[in-house]
Amino acid sequence: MEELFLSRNFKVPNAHTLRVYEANGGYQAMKKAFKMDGSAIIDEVKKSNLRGRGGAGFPTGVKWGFMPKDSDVPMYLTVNADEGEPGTFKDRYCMELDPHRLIEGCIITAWALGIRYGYIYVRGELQNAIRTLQRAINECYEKGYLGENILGTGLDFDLYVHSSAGAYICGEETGMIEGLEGKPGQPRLKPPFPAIVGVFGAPTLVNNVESISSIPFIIERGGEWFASMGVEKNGGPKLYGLSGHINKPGVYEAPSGITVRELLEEYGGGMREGSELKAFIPGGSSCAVLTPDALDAPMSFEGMREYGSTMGTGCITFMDQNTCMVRIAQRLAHFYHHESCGQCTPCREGSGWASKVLDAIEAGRGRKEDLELLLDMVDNVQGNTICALGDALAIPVRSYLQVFPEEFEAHIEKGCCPYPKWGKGKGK
Ligand code: L3W
Ligand code: SF4
Repeated sequence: MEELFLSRNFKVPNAHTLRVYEANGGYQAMKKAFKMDGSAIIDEVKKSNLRGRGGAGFPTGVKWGFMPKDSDVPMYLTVNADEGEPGTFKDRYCMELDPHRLIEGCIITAWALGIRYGYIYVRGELQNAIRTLQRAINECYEKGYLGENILGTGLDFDLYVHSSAGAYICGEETGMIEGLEGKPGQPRLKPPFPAIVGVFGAPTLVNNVESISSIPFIIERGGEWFASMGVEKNGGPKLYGLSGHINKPGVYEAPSGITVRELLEEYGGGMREGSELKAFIPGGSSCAVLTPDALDAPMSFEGMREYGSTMGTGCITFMDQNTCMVRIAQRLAHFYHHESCGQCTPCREGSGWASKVLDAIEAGRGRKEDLELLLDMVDNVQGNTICALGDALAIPVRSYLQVFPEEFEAHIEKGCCPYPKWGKGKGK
């Protein structure tokens, strides 16, 4: 992309300070927004086709429209910065390298919707992001950009950084809300959605870091411009995190709807020498795995669905010919079992059983009937749980079984993992 937006400050020295951020045009969008009506701002966000950048891709403008117009109680903004999806690492760049853009987005959001308090709920491991955000917030209070009667507009808005305790499930929006209330991060049944009953029972907007960091650009250049930087129903420049067996792993900015092939070849520098692409996960470990014949899939929610997966967070993991797909499925099942909060029987027990069966197959102790058993187990988990973690276990495990059945069969027939690098079993 010729002109950068979300990542334009990533390489600017000291862009995390208010001085440098403002010297590069920062907080102009906020000042422009203060001259606009809240409803006009919501219209621009609707026109922009911004889709939630946390993985679900819910239209941001529609979500904003769910917030009550006249609430009897103070409303909340919660920025979900509990970035914990395996393979996803883009939001930490926004927080560590360009924190003021996120804060500017929060202030515009508060103005548009009449929100009184904001929390940025940051994954506990990201201490650098927490410190950087707190320093940036302190600067804003000193400058009068946060607090009471901001710049004489009548807007009262306080913003806090809150550290999570480092559990994946606290990134599920209602788990996060429980966490903010000081309780264990156990998801709530929805509905009611947070826009109606959220933090402390009050209407609460939950948006991802990258989503809110996009808001200043939508105000600066307009919703239609943002939509034009993408494809139908998927607007805007987007951050893509590329990782795995590629030459140049990292976070790159590109338009929505770019193909996986373009991202791999033009941004990620192609596969490493000696590596041939075997499979990729398009948007975090909860997505179905895809093979090289899906390289021309566009990074849009509708486009990726046609290939049988989802765009998720837009952070792609590329895997080469030496990657054991049983081992990947086993690692994921371990992860989701470990992170299950334990409230729902299908998720708690299903993830544990799937993990044990995959352990056995990977170690060469699997039985032929285990493949049917695994599929049956994940079918019983998906759609039968309070939150999306159950699906996040079921969807990838099923996809590895369906896309690479021969690898599972080879483990069972040979009685060991055929991949020497990771193989532990020596045979039955
Ligand atoms: C009001 C309605 N609000 C939906 C809101 C809802 C939420 C948003 C999307 O899961 C996915 C998950 C991961 N009135 C509403 C409404 N909303 N209908 O819209 O909701 P939903 O349920 O589709 O998704 P979710 O529960 O937010 C997120 C997938 O993303 N993922 C990434 C996960 C990443 C992390 C991380 O890094 N921490 O967890 C990757 O694929 O599997 O399916 O706000 O309230 N009628
Ligand atoms: Fe907890 Fe799993 Fe149920 Fe989600 S699906 S509420 S993580 S037990």
